[in-house]
Amino acid sequence: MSLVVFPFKEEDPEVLLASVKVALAHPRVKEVLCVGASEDHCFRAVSAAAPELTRTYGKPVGIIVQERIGEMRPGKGDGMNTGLKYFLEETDHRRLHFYDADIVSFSEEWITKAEEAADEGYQVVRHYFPRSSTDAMITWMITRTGFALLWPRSALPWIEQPLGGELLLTREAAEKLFADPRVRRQSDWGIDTLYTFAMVAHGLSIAEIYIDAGKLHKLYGALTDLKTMLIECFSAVQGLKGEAVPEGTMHHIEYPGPVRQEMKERIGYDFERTLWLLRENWTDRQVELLALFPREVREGLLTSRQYPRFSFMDEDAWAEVYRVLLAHFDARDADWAELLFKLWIARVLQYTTAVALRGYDYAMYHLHRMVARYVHRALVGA
Ligand SMILES: Nc1nc2c(ncn2[C@@H]2O[C@H](COP(=O)(O)OP(=O)(O)O)[C@@H](O)[C@H]2O)c(=O)[nH]1
Ligand SMILES: [Mg+2]
Repeated sequence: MSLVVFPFKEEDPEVLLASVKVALAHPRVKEVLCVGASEDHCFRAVSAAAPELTRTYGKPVGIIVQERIGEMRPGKGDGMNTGLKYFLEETDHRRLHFYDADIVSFSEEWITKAEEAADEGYQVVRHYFPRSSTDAMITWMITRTGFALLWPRSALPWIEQPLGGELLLTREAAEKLFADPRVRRQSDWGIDTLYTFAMVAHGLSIAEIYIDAGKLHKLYGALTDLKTMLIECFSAVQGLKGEAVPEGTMHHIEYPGPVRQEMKERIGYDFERTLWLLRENWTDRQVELLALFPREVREGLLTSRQYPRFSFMDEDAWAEVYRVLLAHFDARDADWAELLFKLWIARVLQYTTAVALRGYDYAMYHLHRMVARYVHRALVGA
């Protein structure tokens, strides 16, 4: 009845194979497909193991290299879209699940809960997880902020983890997504934004299910590792800014459970290493571009060349910055990319010291309220 797809790039094959086995053991799963970015070491290891797994479980385990489907940097988007295309063109399964390949906490429950929500009639099911208050800084500051400012009446701002790669699509949902040229084009990290956007834009019904065990996966150190992801995720939102999205689509969010102390205490990134990023890689052109931004932002960031400053980048300043970025940002321009990175770093540092420091519950409540305030600002002005 269902196909499970794992897009992967240079992952630990042991982690991926463990998840593949979990999927194969599930009664609802009839086939598993791993879509690699290239024939890397992980690809070779999974290829070697696949025939034996197919025999043991009596279900096909495929492994393919992603096709070139999109127009941006060839990345996760081509991987997911290759899985989507395979599902539609090579199988007649009713449902498609996507899961990241680096998850060490994957279990049967993830598949079961998604299937149960689909049984209830939802066309899309999205998994969401407890996250630390300093994790998900692209999600909060880029994606949810952008969704709130641009489509305040839609379901988009309220989607818990719009960049999550764990989801179920019914066949009709998969057809809608793959038929949308905006989705097919997005070959890079922007794919999660586009899938989320397209679900709402096409009026699909969405259930968000809560996975209490959490998504334990590879983490980043300094925020530098996230630079490409940041730029591609912002560009994805920016590229959609003129698009229309319906209001009042069906969207249900399962109420989250209590968050474990360990998660509440987790620190999402290396604060000290990140501070330095504000001082690095300045060019004259970046200084010029700062003229487009409000005075406090311009002056604050310029001071950061000598000494890290970020307290100016509060929620309101960020809304103004975001609007300037929507109007002027150019992802092909390295100085714009670096400037976006620094502005976002300042935002993350400000949030960390002014909000996250006050404690987990305060921070998570604040972030949700922040989205609501951005929605309000977009609807009634502020
Ligand atoms: N097929 C494919 N998968 C990719 C590519 N880039 C990343 N992935 C996979 O996409 C998933 C999410 O990537 P990850 O680095 O864990 O991102 P994060 O969880 O958002 O930090 C993982 O399974 C990656 O292996 C790519 O270029 N092609
Ligand atoms: Mg990951």
